[in-house]
Amino acid sequence: MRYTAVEHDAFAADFNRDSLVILKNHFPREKLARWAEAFRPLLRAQVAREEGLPSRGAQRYYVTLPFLGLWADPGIYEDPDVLAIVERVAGPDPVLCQLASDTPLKGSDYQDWHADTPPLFPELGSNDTPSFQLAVNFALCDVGDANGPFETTFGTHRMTRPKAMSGLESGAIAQHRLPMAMGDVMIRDVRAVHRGTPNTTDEPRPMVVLGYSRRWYFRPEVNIRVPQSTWDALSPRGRKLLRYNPVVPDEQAAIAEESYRAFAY
Ligand SMILES: O=C(O)CCC(=O)C(=O)O
Repeated sequence: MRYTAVEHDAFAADFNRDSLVILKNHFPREKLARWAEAFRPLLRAQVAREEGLPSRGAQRYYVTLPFLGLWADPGIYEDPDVLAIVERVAGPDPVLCQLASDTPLKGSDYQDWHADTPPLFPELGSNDTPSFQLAVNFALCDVGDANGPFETTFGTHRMTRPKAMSGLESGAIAQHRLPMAMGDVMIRDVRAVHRGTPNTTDEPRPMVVLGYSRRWYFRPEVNIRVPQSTWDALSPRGRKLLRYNPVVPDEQAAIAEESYRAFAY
């Protein structure tokens, strides 16, 4: 644990105000460099599978990571500082429901501004509830202006979409471009209005996404297929985090096709 309980409280307060916090230099770069190497063949396979029609916009690929080997790393998904902040903003006993990646390549474009989920109770005409779905993001390379930095807005996680969009249009709500070093970890409320930007370089820009849900929230569009041998080796904390995911025979761990296609609200 790098931070104290008082610091976790401060991160949680910033998160609740802004919609996100970034833990600088949090995950070891050497580990992420190994992930980057292991990611290359997965990306190649996904590009081939989607044959020029990627689901996230031009030259932008969503790839689920198999919960096996180096990807099933409790040093990442059980990180105590990340979980301490997740629990402060989304309540105790969160569920880990997603391990995947977003990768713009050269030729990618600005996405439309979007949130990743609709309000919890749209019929109220309000989005002003505590957080229920978080994304934990970290890149497998350094991200700067040239290779597709994430752009977002602060405070819009508790606003309706029309209010967020009119604020963006009038300039009352600022756009924040977030360069991230490899090793920085962003924890964000997926309701905040954000977008991917173009990667103008020849190198892919993979951004890992771990999804954590409030303990009663179920997202049918994603899951983690937990191979039986991985499940057998999980810590008690790991079993609790992964409790609503399917445990499958090892040979069925790979997914045949991405099913998470409706991603923008
Ligand atoms: O990869 C990014 O920078 C953002 C991607 C994104 O927001 C999405 O595809 O929903």
